[in-house]
Parts: sequence; structure tokens; C-alpha cells
Amino acid sequence: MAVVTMEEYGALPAVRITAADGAQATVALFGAHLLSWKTADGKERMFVSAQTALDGSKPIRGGVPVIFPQFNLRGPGPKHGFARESTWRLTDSGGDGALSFLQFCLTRDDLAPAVAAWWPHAFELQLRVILSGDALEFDLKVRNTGTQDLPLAVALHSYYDVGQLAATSVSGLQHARYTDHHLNTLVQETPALHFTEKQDRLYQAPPSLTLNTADATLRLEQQGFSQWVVWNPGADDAHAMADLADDEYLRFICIEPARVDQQALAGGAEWRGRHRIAAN
Ligand code: TA6
Repeated sequence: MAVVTMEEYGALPAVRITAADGAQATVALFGAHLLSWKTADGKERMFVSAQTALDGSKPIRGGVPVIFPQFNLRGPGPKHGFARESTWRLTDSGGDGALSFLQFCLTRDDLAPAVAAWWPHAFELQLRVILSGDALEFDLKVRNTGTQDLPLAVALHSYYDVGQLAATSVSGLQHARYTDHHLNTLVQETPALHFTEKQDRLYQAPPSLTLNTADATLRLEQQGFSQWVVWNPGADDAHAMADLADDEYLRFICIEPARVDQQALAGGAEWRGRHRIAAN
């Protein structure tokens, strides 16, 4: 049986689920933001900055921010949308021997008045965070509960604790087309991407890739999304970020299943994206 407990993470209410095998996930209601994922061996897989705000005044730097309905500045709203700065509801939880889950929901009625004032669309977001052995899964559904088109972009902006950036690489992207942070469109020639400088790449997705660190291998799979964003800020951008210590960029990379450009979701329609991260 899974055990579900409420706790404080900084000043944020959070939910922890512990599976029968000891694997754990902790999720803040603020953003339905995964803060920690530990496999049954007790190893923390996610990175959260020591400098992050944990009081709801700003997005959390680390973990897995849910990006909706806008990616970065690709739209008229706030950077990376409002879902990561909204307070979600825990709507279900449970599990059997093989699988344990937390389920969160956000609708237009949950939005802060200042957001609801400019966002006219009725919607329902449902996020399931699932522990399944040495894997963590996300099942994200977006339903347009209104009658007009809803502009939809979405991502899971996952920050992985890689220990040592210099020993980290991402494989599975050879021959994939990508856009870099200078907006050049290129094809990756090398079998693996290493992190010797800032990287902010948008790949047209192969459905799976592999994150290799000094002491772990994670297999990442996506369904329903269409792209991967791979990001590490490098030294200069990290220095400019108030919620990241100067040397913390050496400890994480982000790999994000994404759909970065807003596309219309018709009234009554549902979009679903799934993401599986398997440790071995
Ligand atoms: O996903 C990569 C990215 O879009 C980068 O361009 C960088 O801005 C990052 O997200 C973090 O954004 P944030 O708003 O959390 O500072």
C-alpha cells in the first residue's frame, strides 16, 4: 500500500507519496510542482536550487514545473504560463503493489483573480504523478471545457540532479534537427550532447532519449508532446539568476517534453501527454 502524507516544503503545502518499495515523490500544491523523486534506493533524482523561493511568491527553481498555456515568451502571457504559479488541488491518490499515484487538478475557477481577469478560457488540467518501480511517470490532460478555441502550449520543465555537469551527456539525439539559442536550425551530428557551455536547444522529438550521468542512467520517453527542450544556463546566465547560486548550474540539466508553440485546442477537446523516466 502507498502512504500519502501532507507536509510543509519551505512555506509550501506539499504531498508526499511513498510506494510499497520505498520510492517517494513529493509534490507542492503550488504548481503541482514535483519537488523530489527518490527511487527505492533512496537516491534523489531531481535538482532544486538552494536559492529558490518556497513561499508562492515566485516559481520554484528546480523540480518539475508544469508549463501551461505558454512556453517561455512564445505568447502574450507571463513567461512559461501561469500553471506553475497557481495553486492546484489534490483530487485523488492511491496505489497497489506495482503503482502509486497522486492526482492534481487546476481549473479556471482555481486561478488567482489577476490571472482569471485576462485569461478568458475555461479549462481543466489534470496531472497524475505515478511511481512505478524505478520509474516516475507523468500523465497530463488538458481539457477545453469552454466552446471557443484555447491556445495551448505545454511542457514538463524537468530539472535533473546530475551531480557533475562535466560527466553528463544526453544520447539518442544524433541526426535530430534542433534550434539553438541563437535561433539557428541545425542537425546534431554527434551521438551525445555534452555540456561545456550554455545549451538551450529545441529538438523535434525522437520519442525517447537517455540521460547519462557519472553514476546513473535515466531513460526518458514521451507521448503526445512533440519536442524536447534541453537547457543548461552556463556560468554567465546562472550568475544573472537571483534564484540560482553561481555554481549550481554545474549540478543540473533540464530535459523537457514540450509543445512550445501555442496551437488551438477546440472547445470540448482534450489533449493528453505522457512522460516516463526510468532509472536503471
Ligand atoms: O526551457 C528553457 C528555458 O525556456 C530557457 O530559455 C530559460 O529561460 C529557462 O527556460 C528558465 O526559465 P525561467 O522562467 O524558469 O527562468
